[in-house]
Amino acid sequence: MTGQPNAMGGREVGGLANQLACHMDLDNSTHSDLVQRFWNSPTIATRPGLKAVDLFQACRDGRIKALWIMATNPIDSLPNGEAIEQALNECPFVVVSDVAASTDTGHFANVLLPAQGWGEKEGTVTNSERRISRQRSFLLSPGSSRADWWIIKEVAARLGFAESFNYSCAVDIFREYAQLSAFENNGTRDFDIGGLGILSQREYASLTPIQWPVPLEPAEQMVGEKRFFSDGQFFTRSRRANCVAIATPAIRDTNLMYPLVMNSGRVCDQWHTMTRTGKAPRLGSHYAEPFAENHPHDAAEIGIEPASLMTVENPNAAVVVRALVTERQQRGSIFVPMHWSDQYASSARVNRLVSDIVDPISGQPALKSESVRVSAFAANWYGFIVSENLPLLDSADYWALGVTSRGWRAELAGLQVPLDWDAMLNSLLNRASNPPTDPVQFYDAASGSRRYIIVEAGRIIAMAYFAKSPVRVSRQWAVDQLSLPADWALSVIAGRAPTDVVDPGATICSCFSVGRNEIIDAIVEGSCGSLDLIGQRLGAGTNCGSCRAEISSLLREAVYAAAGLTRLQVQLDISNRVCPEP
Ligand SMILES: Nc1nc2c(c(=O)[nH]1)N[C@H]1C(S)=C(S)[C@@H](COP(=O)(O)OP(=O)(O)OC[C@H]3O[C@@H](n4cnc5c(=O)[nH]c(N)nc54)[C@H](O)[C@@H]3O)O[C@H]1N2
Ligand SMILES: Nc1nc2c(c(=O)[nH]1)N[C@H]1C(S)=C(S)[C@@H](COP(=O)(O)OP(=O)(O)OC[C@H]3O[C@@H](n4cnc5c(=O)[nH]c(N)nc54)[C@H](O)[C@@H]3O)O[C@H]1N2
Ligand SMILES: [Mo]
Repeated sequence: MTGQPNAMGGREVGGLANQLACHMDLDNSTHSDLVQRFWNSPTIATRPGLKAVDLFQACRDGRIKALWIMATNPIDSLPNGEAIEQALNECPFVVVSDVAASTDTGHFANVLLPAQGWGEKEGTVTNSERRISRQRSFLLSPGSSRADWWIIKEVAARLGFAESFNYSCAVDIFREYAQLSAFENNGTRDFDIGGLGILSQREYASLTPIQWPVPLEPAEQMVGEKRFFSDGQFFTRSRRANCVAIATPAIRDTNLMYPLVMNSGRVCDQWHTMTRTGKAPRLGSHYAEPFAENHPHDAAEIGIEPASLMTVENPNAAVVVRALVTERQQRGSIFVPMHWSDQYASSARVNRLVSDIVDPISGQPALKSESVRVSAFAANWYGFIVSENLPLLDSADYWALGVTSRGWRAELAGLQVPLDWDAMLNSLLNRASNPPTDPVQFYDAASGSRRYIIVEAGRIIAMAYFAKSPVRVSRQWAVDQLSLPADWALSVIAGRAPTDVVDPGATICSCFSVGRNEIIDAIVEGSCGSLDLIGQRLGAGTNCGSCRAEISSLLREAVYAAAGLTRLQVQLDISNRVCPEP
């Protein structure tokens, strides 16, 4: 168990390899002694286990023969992705517990255990301000999925530890955990929720969010203590803060072959490896495919056109992503999101490029400073398809898949121009076995643009757009036309809304589904010159707020554009979404 799904589970419940439960230390004999006695266990670990990166090294070395991966997706999220694949191939027995049937890690499992997800089970969650909240199930759990604790308990029973894992519901576990936090504590350890160790099932069911510490007998200074350490006292042996002096490691390869620094991280719309957020059409409508942000000067120097495809490579691997050319990227660096897995793109797993150099103390890998070089991906054709049925994308050298409310969308590109476009179309749309229907077609020899609308039983069931350069189609508008009556097909061929129909453009504000064109209209025609005015008019940016930076940059660019600065006009078209609009 690693990562955000188990951040507090790791730190407080004891799921980390280098510490005991309830903030207790492995190298503190008082702590290990009391945990051992509390658990009435014949043994207790005396030294730290393997941290994530080392653990997979140990699999590769054959030191680990059985591995159970729960609530994390290491094939995508750990550095040196190829080595992680190798580790899981080498490991004789791999179990994966996940809420998603199909993940990049699950692919390597000998046994796949279906776990209940967040809204399907009972328990508690703790946030970073130490507030414990009850998690109540509000959805029926699908198929044979079970809570992770139940799965662990049942496996323990099969291994002969039924008595020690004798829990019948989540509250049994919570009470034990709360009691351990208080066991021989007497104010020596920060984490004390002994007051919750006596909750009845009914009290647990109606528990309202509560900030720890919650000792059984509240000491004066503990009551209502919202902020820790304000008295300069820490929960260390000396009561003083432990500062660790570090030497700056030489992470960057000075090799001029790989002159750019690759930074990686998140975009607001997706969560980590997208096993859940990838299923939400609205979240995918902002950035629908993997990309790299490049500074305009770097891109021009290297010959990377906005919205074209680019290869990012180093000796570890290569990935192909969309080029997003924007001044918000600093020169000499590129930024690639960590989200796109093999489930959603042909080759975009950023951690295949990242080396597994770790900090010697924390084990944290250097995920934000990989040395890479970039080049244009020599695509000979580009495509965009929308389809009610899951497309089959293998025949394209580059693809990125997304869900829409009525089906799927995909960006495509290929190195060789297909000999037979009809065959290509049928293979992409997985129509080989269907009786052929004549699509509504459009072909322009001069531009190489080919467009197909496929109609069945009077409805548009798929559309495909191909061209020699990145396809100029209003993506969100096209997506919204799927399943509409066939008499609409001619307009859909155009790939953009008729002039009397509003085209919202790519979604900028996911919370209120506000598109880029709507925001530009509000700025230019509605005289909304500030974030606040745009918020009042459209709602955009007024909920989670994570699109406010992007709205601000639209505001700035609109001002320049109004002043007739054409370079910025181009920026206005390109920089805020990955693919161009007509
Ligand atoms: N290059 C690069 N790599 C990074 C980072 C970066 O910035 N750059 N960030 C790093 C950081 S900070 C983190 S936290 C990690 C995150 O990396 P991961 O933890 O690997 O990412 P998630 O996608 O959150 O994986 C959680 C998995 O658990 C499943 N899951 C969800 N709920 C449950 C449940 O209740 N039970 C079970 N059994 N499974 C469940 C999900 O479907 C998913 O497959 O990535 C790290 N990797
Ligand atoms: N939407 C969404 N929210 C999330 C998550 C998610 O997956 N999706 N994941 C959650 C998790 S587990 C975590 S850990 C957090 C992570 O939250 P953050 O740490 O805020 O997110 P990151 O995108 O990883 O990148 C952090 C920023 O650090 C910058 N940076 C990189 N190198 C350096 C450097 O050397 N110095 C400085 N000063 N800055 C640098 C990057 O450019 C980036 O802007 O987000 C949490 N929230
Ligand atoms: Mo994280």
